[in-house]
Amino acid sequence: MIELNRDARVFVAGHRGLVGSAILRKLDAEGFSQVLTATREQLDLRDQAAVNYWFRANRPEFVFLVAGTVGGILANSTRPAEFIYDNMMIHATVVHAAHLFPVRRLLYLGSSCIYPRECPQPMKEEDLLSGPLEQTNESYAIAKIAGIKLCQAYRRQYGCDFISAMPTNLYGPNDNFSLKSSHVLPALIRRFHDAKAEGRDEVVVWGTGSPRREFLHVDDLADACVFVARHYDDAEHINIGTGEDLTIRELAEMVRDIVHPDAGLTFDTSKPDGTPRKLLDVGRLHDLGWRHKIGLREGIESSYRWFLENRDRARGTEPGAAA
Ligand code: GFB
Repeated sequence: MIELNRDARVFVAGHRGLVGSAILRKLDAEGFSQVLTATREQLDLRDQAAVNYWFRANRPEFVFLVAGTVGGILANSTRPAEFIYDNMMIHATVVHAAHLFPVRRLLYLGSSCIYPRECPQPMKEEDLLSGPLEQTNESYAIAKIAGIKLCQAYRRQYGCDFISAMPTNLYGPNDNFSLKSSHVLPALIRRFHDAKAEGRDEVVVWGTGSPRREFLHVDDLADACVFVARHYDDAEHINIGTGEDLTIRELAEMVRDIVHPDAGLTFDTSKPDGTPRKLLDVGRLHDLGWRHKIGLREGIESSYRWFLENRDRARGTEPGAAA
């Protein structure tokens, strides 16, 4: 077990995002007193010299590397250059600085899109690079796979204690609710909410509704990240998920029942379905002793409450945001 206790100097790289803000809440709840953060304006994580300078000045002992340029299927398929450049640079500079100014441990977070499009389900850690990737997010997936390989290479050559974890699709407070760049679950919450507010009873869902997806609440993920940082000690990445999935149609019906029960669904098949299925095998995580706690319906209800309470400042809903 790794001693990650409350007086450790912990850097959360990407603290303003969906995952980073959940990790801040988790560390705060556990009484951590030296949590280090830097906004994009204070520190461009793509700039190696700036990141080195920051590490030299702040000397973090633990790093949660959860920063990145992220988005849903449409954002990924229309902005491949941003997704591959930003994410490769962010992972490379932070991992390298964590070696130059030695940290006790670094946990890097990837994504379940790293697995092959036709990967046998549920997807096991050893299935990585066993087949072609899904086209809609290949750039992002390559960058995330490079992050895993970076951690393994620094571990092998320099003995760095760098580990990586692959979470499934995430949702929860502080999500991106824009209709163009967001992931499916917050997009559906926003769409049903706007339809109800505007008196419309038809809601468009992208694709055919037949792809299957697994969803983990981001507070569960933050709990898993701290657990893995304390208990996991292997070069190979570890999957983090619920081990349960459903179709996009079933998800849309669940969101509808919670937000706008009278609405009908219309499927826009001009939009891409993406990967048919990407259910994670979470056997290794369960064997380590961690399981998720927040069920999907309960999680959607609490996420919708958060959206209603933070409507005026939720990311992606600012006036003129991509609607
Ligand atoms: O969440 P999503 O954008 O990302 O799409 P992926 C999941 C499925 O939901 C696709 C459908 O089949 C979409 O066609 N969908 C239905 C919608 N309505 C909507 C909608 O209004 N918005 C969106 N976004 N989708 C992502 C990767 O793949 O998974 C990321 O692109 C990341 O890089 C993330 O890895 C975890 O699950 O298809």
